Amino acid sequence: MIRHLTALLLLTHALSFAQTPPKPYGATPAPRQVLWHQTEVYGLIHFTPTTFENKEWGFGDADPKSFNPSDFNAEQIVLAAKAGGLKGIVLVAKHHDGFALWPTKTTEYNITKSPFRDGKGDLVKEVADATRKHGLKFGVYCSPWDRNNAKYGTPEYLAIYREQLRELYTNYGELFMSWHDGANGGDGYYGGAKEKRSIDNTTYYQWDSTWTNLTRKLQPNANIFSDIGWDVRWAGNEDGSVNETSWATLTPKPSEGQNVAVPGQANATENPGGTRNGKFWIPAECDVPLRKGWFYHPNEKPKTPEKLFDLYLKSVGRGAALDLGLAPDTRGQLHADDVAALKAFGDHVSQTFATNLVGKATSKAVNVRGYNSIYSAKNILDGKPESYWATDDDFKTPEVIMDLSQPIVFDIISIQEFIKLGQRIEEFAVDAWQDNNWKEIHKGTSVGAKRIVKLEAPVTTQKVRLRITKSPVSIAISEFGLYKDSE
Ligand code: FUL
Repeated sequence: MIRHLTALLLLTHALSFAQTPPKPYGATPAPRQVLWHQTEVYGLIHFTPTTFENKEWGFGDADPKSFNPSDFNAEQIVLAAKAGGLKGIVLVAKHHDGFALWPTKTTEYNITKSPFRDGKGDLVKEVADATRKHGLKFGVYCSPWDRNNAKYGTPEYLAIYREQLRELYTNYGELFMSWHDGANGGDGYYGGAKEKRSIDNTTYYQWDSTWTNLTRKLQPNANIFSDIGWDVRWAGNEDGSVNETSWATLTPKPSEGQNVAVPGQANATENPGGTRNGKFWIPAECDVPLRKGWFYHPNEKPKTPEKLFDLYLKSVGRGAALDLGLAPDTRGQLHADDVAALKAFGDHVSQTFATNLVGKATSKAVNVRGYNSIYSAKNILDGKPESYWATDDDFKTPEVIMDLSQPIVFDIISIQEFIKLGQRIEEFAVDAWQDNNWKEIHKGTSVGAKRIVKLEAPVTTQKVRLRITKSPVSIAISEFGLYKDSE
């Protein structure tokens, strides 16, 4: 009896040990960030009186009556975005020109003073409704720098700005992002003063208390974007890419000569690559306009679908997100060229990644955590991000062989870590079985949420090997895929 009991206890112990997931490594994403990672590509709409002035930065003095789109259509914009594969929209509810696109009580300089919908319109609501109707997420950007407001630069303006955020946070449903840029201070209209106003952006906006007391309280699921996070960091450029090696973690550091890291004063050289073993999970967003400028200018053209696909590989394919600037024209719609470019880009991505060519392979891994099928290497081929292949704690550089019944031709490799357990892998390699030998076809670094590699030339093989070549801890990989660029 005693012996049986001991055996039972031992077995239970062994089973429970085998089922213990790997310990998280370093900083890990909050649930809101895990959802943000899944968004991958989204859009940033700029559409204010500045559009009608054909400028990039409105001075803040445009007549509100100039905001008079001939045929504003939020659904046209959202459907074009959706065809492009965009899964969310961030609307610039107020840009530097200070014009509020919603009937705010905080300033007269708002949409009710324009002819739009006879002064009864709410463009934020129209865009929010259209995004939700078509299954996209919605977020807002409310510029702290306000070139119209007479109070800008004084402490009273902070209360106004916070009230604007409060209105946006309470009247438009759940937001997936609260976007904050770092451009602030300079010349402007400022209620007619027409002067230069500079503020100390290390103290003036008091971001910590705004984000703690407003954003986190009223929109706990909104990802705060700025130069320093808290949830998503600026990529450090507006080209649409991060470094080839880019970590999802960051220890925000001030820029040279400064002593505080705040939006507008961040270490832009650090942002494209992040900080390996950084203090916080703050992945990068690559914001880049679809055209040259953020606002619509008749003489500019959208980027080609090929260029957009390349940016996708250099952003989403490096564990970041791609935020494409969408610029409605003076009708209040995206130009036909933009619609076509988005559609071609969206088709390119969805066709390329439609079928995982290695999805039906049998897999053989050197190690599976606790011999437990929960952590089987098969999980990396099941298309389910929640399951993952994990190894025992001392197996830090394992490999897995995937064998197919017939040869495949691919030129794209995709790997995803199970990021809820942190960013673990530092280096990996992929080999193809050719002429009775393993031939290394790619060597890479950071993986994180997703690493997509486009090979120089297509590879034909029936057997592929993934090797993790450097990792401080055991690994947790949720997906591995091989694809053929549909170009
Ligand atoms: C920047 C702004 O200065 C640009 O006008 C644009 O809105 C871009 C997305 O963010 O900080």
